[in-house]
Amino acid sequence: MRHELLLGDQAAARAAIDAGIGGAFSYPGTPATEIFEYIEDHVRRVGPGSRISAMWSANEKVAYEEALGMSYAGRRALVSMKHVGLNVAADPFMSSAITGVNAGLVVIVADDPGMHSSQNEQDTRYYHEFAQLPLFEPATQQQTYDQVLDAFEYSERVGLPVMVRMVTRLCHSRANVTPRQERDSEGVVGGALSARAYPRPDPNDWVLVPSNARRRYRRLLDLQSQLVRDSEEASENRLRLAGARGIIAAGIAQNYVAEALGGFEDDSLLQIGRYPLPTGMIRRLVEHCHQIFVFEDGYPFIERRLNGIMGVPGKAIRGKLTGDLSLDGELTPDSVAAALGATYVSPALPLGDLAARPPQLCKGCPHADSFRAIVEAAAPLGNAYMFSDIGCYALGVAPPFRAVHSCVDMGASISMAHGAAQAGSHPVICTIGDSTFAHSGLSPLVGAARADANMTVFILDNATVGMTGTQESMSCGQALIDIVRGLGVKPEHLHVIDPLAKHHESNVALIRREIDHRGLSVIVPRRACIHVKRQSKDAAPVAAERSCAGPCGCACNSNGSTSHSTSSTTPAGQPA
Ligand SMILES: Cc1ncc(C[n+]2csc(CCOP(=O)(O)OP(=O)(O)O)c2C)c(N)n1
Ligand code: SF4
Repeated sequence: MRHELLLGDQAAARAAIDAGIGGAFSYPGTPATEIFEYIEDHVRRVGPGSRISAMWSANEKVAYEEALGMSYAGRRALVSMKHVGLNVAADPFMSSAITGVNAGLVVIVADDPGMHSSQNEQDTRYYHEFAQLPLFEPATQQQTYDQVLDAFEYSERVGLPVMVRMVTRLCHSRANVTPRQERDSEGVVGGALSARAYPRPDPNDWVLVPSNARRRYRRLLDLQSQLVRDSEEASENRLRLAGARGIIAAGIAQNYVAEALGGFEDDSLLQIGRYPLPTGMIRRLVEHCHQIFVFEDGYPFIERRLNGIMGVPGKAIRGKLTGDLSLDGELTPDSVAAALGATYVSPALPLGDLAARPPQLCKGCPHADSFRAIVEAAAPLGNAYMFSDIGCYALGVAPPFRAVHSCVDMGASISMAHGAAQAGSHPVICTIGDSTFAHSGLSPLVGAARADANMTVFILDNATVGMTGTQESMSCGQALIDIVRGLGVKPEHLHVIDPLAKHHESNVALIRREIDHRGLSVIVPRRACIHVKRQSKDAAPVAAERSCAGPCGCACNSNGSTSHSTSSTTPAGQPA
């Protein structure tokens, strides 16, 4: 079997293809985007004969439900998202732990410790515990491939969705992976699987009215001891008892420990790659050692469990809670070595010598002309509230615009503006991108239209999901206008403008008129992102091979390289 050089994301995708999935479901979000893009590209290459469906979903909740529906219907399904996407999908996710699944359902969630491209660094392992579902946490690209493949089998064995947690460094770095199937083996395992019967379970299992939900929840609780037993026996969790100093290393932290200690094997070591935590192994390690260091990227999830409220008498548990490691940001070989008192010479480049490059909108970006017009129109009216959202346009926070006063979560601009309008504020302005609008902006606009809220909404239609690398947007062009009208916005207060310098004066005049209108107005500045324009000029490139479509303009492959992808194909330092 030949090696393939794959990103962590691609290794996960390749495993899902080899597992014979019927579909991949996702909404773009760094650092998970390339998982779906690899499968999308595979489907494109296979052509109409492909047995995999791969279409972006409107948001993560929709993606999750589509995947769950496919699993109920007897085909394996993959759903992938960035960490905050699971907040959006949390409702079906939590309930699916109770309904269970039919064909295997694997949920890959990519965390972003250090917030390279995110608004927070929440740790997905808490969701595993919250939903009481099994979770795999690979350390390498090969483990990612193997664990995703195994996760499908395990999902079917226990009848539950199985989670896989990845982190940015793993998603966006490459290593050789040996797949278990020949390249493009779509259907090899899948063919066998479709021969495997997925008899339709009792539909009552899926109907969570209280009488069924109580019964199904009991089943989930009863399964917990088996999940722990499976974790104890799983090859992903490994215990080596040696010296009196103990180390627990979870997921990618295993690499940092290995690098920091350089093959030094006198310590006792517990490698964690699968949850629920193998409590028996942990007990054996703690009994054997006086001092236990815990290394985990993200929150002190394991460390907290070890300590409980009272700590472990006679043992020193050290990690993030004791200040040996920072509570925020990523682990690094340096920080791990420092905590262990090891000598480690970092091969890192002296990046401190580089000048800071604050993120900014690309030259020629349509959002810049939109903000120029909005700011000028609002200026004479005093201190406007300008709610905004997540996308390239969040860069309107910087000078010279300073036109973004909030960026909280996808779709929040419209609801927050409505709240401010209800507080009696004026002018209230909000800016939201076309994809973010499809993701979570529709429902709040229904409420605002119904109330004829005194606010002006700008839906910035640049014909793409710019921030995450120019994926297809679900609501742009005429479709966007039809949707907005359908939601109840009055046609006389719905306008499309062309955000170009030559239309600046007329745009300012129209915007001022609509801000003065005491009721809801929606204005759609419509002009394509310059990278979409460039792509259509260059004719449809194959996703995996095109050069960077992002605003950074670097020469990387758009499916990512470590250096590029930590800032994604997006303006660096922005939620993506
Ligand atoms: C819940 C969630 N899902 C996904 C993302 C990643 N993300 C950030 S902005 C964005 C969409 C941006 O597209 P659009 O609103 O059209 O604005 P543009 O970047 O094109 O200006 C996405 C998918 C996120 N931050 N949060
Ligand atoms: S990628 Fe497109 S939308 Fe984003 S800043 Fe650049 S030109 Fe603007």
